[in-house]
Amino acid sequence: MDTSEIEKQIKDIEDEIFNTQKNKATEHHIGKLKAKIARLRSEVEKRKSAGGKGKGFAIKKQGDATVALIGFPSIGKSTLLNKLTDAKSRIGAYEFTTLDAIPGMMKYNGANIQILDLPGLISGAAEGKGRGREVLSAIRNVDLILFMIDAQHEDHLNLMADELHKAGLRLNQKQPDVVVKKTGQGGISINATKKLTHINEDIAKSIASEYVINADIIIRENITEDRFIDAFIQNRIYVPAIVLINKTDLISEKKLQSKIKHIKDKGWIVIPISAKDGKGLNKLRELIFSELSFIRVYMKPVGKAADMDEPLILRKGDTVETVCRKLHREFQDKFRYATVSGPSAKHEIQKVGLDHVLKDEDILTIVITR
Ligand SMILES: Nc1nc2c(ncn2[C@@H]2O[C@H](COP(=O)(O)OP(=O)(O)OP(=O)(O)O)[C@@H](O)[C@H]2O)c(=O)[nH]1
Ligand SMILES: [Mg+2]
Repeated sequence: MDTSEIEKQIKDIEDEIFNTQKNKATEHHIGKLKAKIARLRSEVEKRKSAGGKGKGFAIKKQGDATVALIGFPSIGKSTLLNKLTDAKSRIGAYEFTTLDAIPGMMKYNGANIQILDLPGLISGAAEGKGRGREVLSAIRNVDLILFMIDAQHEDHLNLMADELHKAGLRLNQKQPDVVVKKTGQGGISINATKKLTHINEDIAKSIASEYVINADIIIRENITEDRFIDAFIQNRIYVPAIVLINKTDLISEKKLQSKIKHIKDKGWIVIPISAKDGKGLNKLRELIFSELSFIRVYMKPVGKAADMDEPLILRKGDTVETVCRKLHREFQDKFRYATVSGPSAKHEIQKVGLDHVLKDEDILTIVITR
């Protein structure tokens, strides 16, 4: 089947869902159809990205973390990048001024934070409109997304969130807590360790049957249908995002406050700014820093005192291996063991391996073969 046939199939199933009465008797069937759509979409995604090799932006990740600026054309992304970093991205009063990914570096609290200015996103981006596919693929390996909307166009938020969702990005969500253990026989068994109030085991089974034939599945959260489907799809990306309301100089304080409240009520973290006037930028820097959950690790060379002045900036969840990669190839290739003292150590000085997860203010020594 070629891609357009799959797309046609997706459309047919979508129509079927649309035309099916939603009630207890059909929820089963609808769950299965949704799972099928998700499977077909990820197939299309896979083929398109395989076909489009080399077409993406050539951006080298640099610094301690990478943050992407995303938003509709002409809302002020480049203006903001130029204010926050040393970059000079072209600014224009017309749409699609930026046609490439422009990186800039923001220094804050000792951390180097790379910020990517990207071409404006438009509705239909997930299907490839504009430079949609490239933009969406560029943000697949960033650490934080800054979602920029125009104070006068709050509706952009849902439209953009929709595009990102279609492209497989899941904002401000944890990975679904589901364990799928494939087995050789016996069909599908579902076990839930939490009470399920959104789906029942039958629906779960029929969704799962789209992806596996024999498997023991353990569901460890009160999962929704959509998240359960996501659990079976490999290319989902879970990334934090915050909303920036820009051009606040153009609306009244009262209107702004009601917009902020409205967006907050939907569960977003939101910050009002004026990129042009530089308003709110200090708070924004602070917020970016805290959202990236940095940790500081002090390096102690073998037989010497630890360098307590210049910590290595890492991120929550980073391991000894991350440190080795950051420092020098040699540390990875010739790694013997490491010792750590501080918050992540079980005793005063703990001997650890590459997979040891570090904590803020750890002191680390890496021992390599000579
Ligand atoms: N009033 C006001 N205008 C702004 C603000 N920020 C940016 N602008 C203006 O909005 C227009 C577009 O700005 P850009 O920074 O080029 O927007 P962009 O999002 O990078 O646009 P594309 O690259 O086309 O996607 C320019 O005329 C800016 O001067 C702001 O905070 N307030
Ligand atoms: Mg721009």
